[in-house]
Amino acid sequence: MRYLTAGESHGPALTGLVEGLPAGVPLTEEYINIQLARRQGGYGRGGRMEIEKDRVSITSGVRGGLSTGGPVCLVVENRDWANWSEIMSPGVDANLEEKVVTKPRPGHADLAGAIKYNHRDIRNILERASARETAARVAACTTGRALLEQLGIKVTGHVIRIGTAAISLVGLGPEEIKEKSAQSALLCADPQAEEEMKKEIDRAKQEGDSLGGVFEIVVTGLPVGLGSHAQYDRKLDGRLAGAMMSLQAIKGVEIGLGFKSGELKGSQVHDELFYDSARGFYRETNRAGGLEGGITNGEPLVLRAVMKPIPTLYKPLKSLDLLTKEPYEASVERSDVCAVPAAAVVGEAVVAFEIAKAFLEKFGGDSMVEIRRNYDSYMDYVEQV
Ligand code: EPS
Repeated sequence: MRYLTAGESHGPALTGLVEGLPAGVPLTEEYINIQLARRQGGYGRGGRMEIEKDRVSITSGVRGGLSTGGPVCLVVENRDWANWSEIMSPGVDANLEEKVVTKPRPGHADLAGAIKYNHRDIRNILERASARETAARVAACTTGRALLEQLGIKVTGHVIRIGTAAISLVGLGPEEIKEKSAQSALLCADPQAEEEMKKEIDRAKQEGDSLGGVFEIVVTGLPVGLGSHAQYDRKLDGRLAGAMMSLQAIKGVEIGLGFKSGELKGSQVHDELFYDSARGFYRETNRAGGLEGGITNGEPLVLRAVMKPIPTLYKPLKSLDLLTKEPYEASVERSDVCAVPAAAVVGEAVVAFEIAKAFLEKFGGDSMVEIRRNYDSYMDYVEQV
């Protein structure tokens, strides 16, 4: 299973194309729209989210609420297109003068992209580099979530830090995290930390600045044995980190104890093994975050990603003009102050897709009936180990 996206931030639409989704996965526009709406939320979002009300159209690969096995094409129209149709027109009559961007924003794809692709108008880069693309990613990857849901695998994301404000709750289970964070404008399970985060966002906004943060993704219901130790590109931790790092503004990913492992001794890092006849093999801790040797070990998967502050600042940083090389302040495009909650929703989606892919590699089949048969037979074997 794989996916591609297409579309510009102010083009007519964003498109996701999913290839290899097996037949018989329940999938509806409403199901995907729930995730698209979650992606649009969050305290600290900019004006664009007031214009858009992202809704998907499924234009292929699903019939009567079930996937057919054919490619699934997903289209999310941009309402803002009405304001940009002349500027973004693919035709030779496009108005290419009105919204020219020549002052790159430090930290964005602007300068490197313009040099690489030989553009004199940075708009040709920023339109595609924009995190608006993640609307298509959420639409496409939610097909993977739909597949996992059939198998009792759940993916939950929540925000654990924005700027210097971080949650202090420990030991919450995934269900509690989901319930509490769903009530929060910042997808944060700790109401006290949420207040602090909001204050930080307000301050950054006043100062014309932006803020990043950290989100965590927890996956439950996984069997032991997804991914493989045998080859670098089959290791599931590598694939998950790659998927997360491919999201706009993500600068680091950790699994389980992550970077903290570097400070601790082996005895404080590794999860000891136990067995009892009712539970089978088990661990009393999950410091590995559900992955050992690139293979799921049956414990919940725990990943965290850090998002840098958005590069568009209303109080712009020093830059220069691409054409004249004169020093100028970077150009200001409309933007969000903070989009970490949205990134957490996108993170859930891409993690779900990667796991669905690994699931199909192990239990592969062309229909849900076949996959379930393969899965049940493997789980019977695991129980007898
Ligand atoms: C976004 C849409 C964009 C930005 C934001 C995310 O729309 P516009 O540029 O029209 O405001 O608000 O993207 C960025 C900040 C960025 O730097 O890429 C969205 O739909 O999430």
